[in-house]
Amino acid sequence: MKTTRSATLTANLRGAVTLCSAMMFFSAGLLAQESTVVAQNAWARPPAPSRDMTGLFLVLENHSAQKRAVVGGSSDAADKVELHEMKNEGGMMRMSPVSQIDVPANGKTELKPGGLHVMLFGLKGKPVEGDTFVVTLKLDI
Ligand SMILES: [Cu+2]
Repeated sequence: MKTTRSATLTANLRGAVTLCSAMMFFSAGLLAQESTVVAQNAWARPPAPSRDMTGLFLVLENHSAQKRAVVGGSSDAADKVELHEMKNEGGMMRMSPVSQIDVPANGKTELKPGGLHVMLFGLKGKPVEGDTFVVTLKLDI
């Protein structure tokens, strides 16, 4: 019989001093229960004035000899968290949900604008530059 375990990663995103008022930058401490996967350099853009969604970008590092994947997420700061990718479809960049984001053994996966990202929908309040929020990412272990 196959046993499935789950682990939760919690990212504490802290506002950092920035000269660019158009973007929010965060430093991230992301801790896994088994500390095999860590996240670095997490940041997000403040949502557009009429929007309640934003993308979260970070680097996932896998310090284990086994392939890992992020399979979902949640946050008290948003109604819904999805894993997304950007794709060029007929000259238009469109984003679509993906079921998981792989992190190779002893490797890393970069989530960045124009590529993979974590999408936050239904943001509570109006986050601004320097704000802090916590996102929990779920691993496939
Ligand atoms: Cu997206």
